[in-house]
Amino acid sequence: MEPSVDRIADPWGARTPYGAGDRWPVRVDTYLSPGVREADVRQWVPSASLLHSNGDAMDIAVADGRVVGVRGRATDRVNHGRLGPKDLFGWQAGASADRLLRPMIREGGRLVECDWPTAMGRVVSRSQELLKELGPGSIGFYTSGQLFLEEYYTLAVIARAGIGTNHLDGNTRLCTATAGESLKESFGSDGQPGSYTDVDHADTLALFGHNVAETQPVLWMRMLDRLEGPRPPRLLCVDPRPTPVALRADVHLAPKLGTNLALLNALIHEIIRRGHVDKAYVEAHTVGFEELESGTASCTPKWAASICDVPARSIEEAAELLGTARQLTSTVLQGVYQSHQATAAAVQVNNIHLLRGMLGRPGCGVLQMNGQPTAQNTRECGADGDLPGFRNWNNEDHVADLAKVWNVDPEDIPHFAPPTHAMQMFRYAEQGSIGMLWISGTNPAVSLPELGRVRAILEQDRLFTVVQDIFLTETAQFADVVLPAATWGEKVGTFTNADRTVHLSAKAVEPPGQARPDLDIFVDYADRMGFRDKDGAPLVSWRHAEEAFEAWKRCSAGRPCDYTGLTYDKLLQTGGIQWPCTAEAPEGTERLYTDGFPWAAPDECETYGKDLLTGAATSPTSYKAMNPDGKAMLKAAEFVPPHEQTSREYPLQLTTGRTIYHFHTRTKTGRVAQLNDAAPEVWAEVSAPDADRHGIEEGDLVVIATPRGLIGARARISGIRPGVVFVPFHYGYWDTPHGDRPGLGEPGRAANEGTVTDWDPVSKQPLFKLSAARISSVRHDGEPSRAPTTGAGAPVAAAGVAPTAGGGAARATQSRGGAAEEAGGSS
Ligand SMILES: Nc1nc2c(c(=O)[nH]1)N[C@H]1C(S)=C(S)[C@@H](COP(=O)(O)OP(=O)(O)OC[C@H]3O[C@@H](n4cnc5c(=O)[nH]c(N)nc54)[C@H](O)[C@@H]3O)O[C@H]1N2
Ligand SMILES: Nc1nc2c(c(=O)[nH]1)N[C@H]1C(S)=C(S)[C@@H](COP(=O)(O)OP(=O)(O)OC[C@H]3O[C@@H](n4cnc5c(=O)[nH]c(N)nc54)[C@H](O)[C@@H]3O)O[C@H]1N2
Ligand SMILES: [Mo]
Repeated sequence: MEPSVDRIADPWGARTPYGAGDRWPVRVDTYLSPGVREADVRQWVPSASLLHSNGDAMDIAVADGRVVGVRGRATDRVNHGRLGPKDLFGWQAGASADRLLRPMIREGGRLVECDWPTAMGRVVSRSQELLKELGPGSIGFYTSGQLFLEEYYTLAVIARAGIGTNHLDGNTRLCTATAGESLKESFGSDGQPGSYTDVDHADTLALFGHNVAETQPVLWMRMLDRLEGPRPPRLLCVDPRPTPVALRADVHLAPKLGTNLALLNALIHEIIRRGHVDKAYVEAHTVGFEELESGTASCTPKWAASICDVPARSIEEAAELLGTARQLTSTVLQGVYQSHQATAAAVQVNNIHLLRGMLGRPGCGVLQMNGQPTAQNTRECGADGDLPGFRNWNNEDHVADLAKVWNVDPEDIPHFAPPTHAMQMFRYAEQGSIGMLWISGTNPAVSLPELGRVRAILEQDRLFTVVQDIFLTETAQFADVVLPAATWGEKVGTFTNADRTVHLSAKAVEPPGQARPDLDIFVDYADRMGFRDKDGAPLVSWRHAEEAFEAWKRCSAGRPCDYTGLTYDKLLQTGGIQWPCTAEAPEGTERLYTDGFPWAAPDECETYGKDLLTGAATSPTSYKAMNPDGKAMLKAAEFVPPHEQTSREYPLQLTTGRTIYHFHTRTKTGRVAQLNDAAPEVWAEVSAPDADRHGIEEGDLVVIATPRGLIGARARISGIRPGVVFVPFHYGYWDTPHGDRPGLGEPGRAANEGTVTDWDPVSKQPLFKLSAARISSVRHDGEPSRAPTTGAGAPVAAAGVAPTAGGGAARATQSRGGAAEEAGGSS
């Protein structure tokens, strides 16, 4: 293979094909700052990528006390040395000149710098006032999927047992709430059944609303290497855009937005009708088959074709692919999760695997994907709307068990109602019952739906807002107190990827200025608040990350996400290890559910489940009656159309999402030249027929209007499904010339100016992928859009559009592992 390539122009690098059941070959990707050679590197510090959920293992190159590059780790089970473009270049943001260096407080309407005791003093005195005047329910914590396990666990202890509030959730609500919820609904508990190694074995890959090529590029490299090797798998893609996955697919279905469930019901109908059900497996391991069969009896391909607007013939082909697979690996992500009926649809993918008996053996895995790098830990540690260790808030024994771990009274852990979800927390802040909101590691002023409303909530005087970040983000500008955090490479911690692989991320350099690790900030708060357990000892007894990890291990003991067999030393020596990792399984566990569904038992399950249509909770008694022996649950759900329908006024459907070069609200990738130059400004993907109809040419400045707001962007005429417009959600306004939010009636750059305040009734995940919209051209200047040409937004007519490239600055080396290849490591 070529020794070095422009990884902006060629995001996936060279192919290393392999066949079914073989070991994925090693390819080590390295990028070092200009002028730095490997011989100059003083230290290689172990870590993994914090810019997506794949967990690409890498070593951070350090010289002269600075990070000077990264190298993929050849021996790690996740990536076998490979890195994606954001992995290679994204770290440079850490050294940005505009990092937050000191805490800030609001004085006379303006944010001014101060010292730590002053800033923390304000947070503590406000907390104490609110506790005294209004009680624990007046304080809310909104955290992230990008901190470390140790930090979430500490925050969960503080919020649930220290303050005693039910209002703690993560931005994981926007991200992987449906992943967690669909696993709970089908298998009784969160926990990814499959493994990335299933890709090595599968004869069929099915991707539902998942543009893996751009969002977990290293996982796509693994799939591409299988596709180009001997006996390649067949590929099914369900996505309204011509993503790189769709272009490689044997069957590509591009449904109308908001119709995933109709399509999936038809696939299940066909699988049953054609006799592709593994009856012995269904009999032995599941409940609910009759309900699923009758629930999908009328869902013929013809019926779905009229709803989804895809040919019935293609649905039959997809069903044939799924029905004849011998080793099926499926993935599901935001095209399903950020829609109405999200959980109901995600559960149908689990159903397909259960019907076909395809779980718990090589090549047979469901990946209800995560998005953020540490979202799995937010969920495990109970920093989302669940209790730590996947405990059931509605099961007194689970609460008592948790209380024992924390040495508090069970009544001190709020469990009178389900933990509050993020959208509801913002509603409480809007209404005034939440008086303090502590936001850590997330930028809701860009990432929540309906930004006009979000800004109005955050700017209220009566709401005291703490923002803990590494930059002065759009959200930080609304804060009363800003706390400067240390980030990846500047602090120690562990995190877990989408296939349960735990990595340790070590400290490579000192944080800038007075920035402190998030863990230190939370511990400092716990100390100042004087939180105690029931014997008067400090509730948070740990100081350092490793101690926090040991505390978490005790909390995870005996739970599905059991970490008791892991130590920092072991993670340093071995690299990634999959939980559960225990004395009985010291090497970790590759696949769950190899032999039944133990966590679905009524005494064990994380939830008693919900009605998939309404979200209404199932009672413990009904759960016991429905699933007395703890089997996997086949659950049917009837398709209902989305609330927001297209109309004469809003004839198009707006969906939103990602490009390979940017991460979320761009606080990191927008500060990195290679990545930002590849996608410097917002765009809108429009189909050629829609462009014709609305008089739009490539590059025209267009305005997209929804019932909530206006988005301004340059048009990219792409192969997107007619009737659908796509806008990436990465572009806020911190780096606009006036650095300010859009004025009244002025279009903004953020996709969320137009999205709707609405959520899936089961997972409470917002509907970022489903709004009604109209589009009009406001200016034609002959300039093409600068949307990337490498991904789903490639232009239909290449003439006049420069191909996306990074030039010399984006060249990274790729080498065969050599010695590392021989040394092996677990596959
Ligand atoms: N480069 C990059 N990688 C990332 C991130 C990033 O910001 N940038 N973020 C990380 C995070 S947090 C997440 S959650 C993941 C998200 O990863 P993905 O889910 O892969 O990314 P999205 O672009 O949000 O959406 C995926 C696809 O859903 C399709 N889609 C839209 N509407 C529908 C629909 O109604 N039905 C179906 N079937 N498909 C639809 C879109 O066309 C899009 O191609 O990526 C992670 N990785
Ligand atoms: N329209 C639309 N909206 C979406 C989506 C979509 O597809 N479409 N996707 C949704 C999804 S899946 C997600 S995950 C969210 C993401 O939305 P956000 O979480 O708001 O996005 P980020 O930009 O990643 O915000 C993370 C913040 O943490 C800061 N940060 C980074 N490292 C650290 C650290 O170590 N410590 C601290 N304290 N702060 C740190 C960053 O500077 C940044 O401000 O957006 C959601 N919103
Ligand atoms: Mo996400």
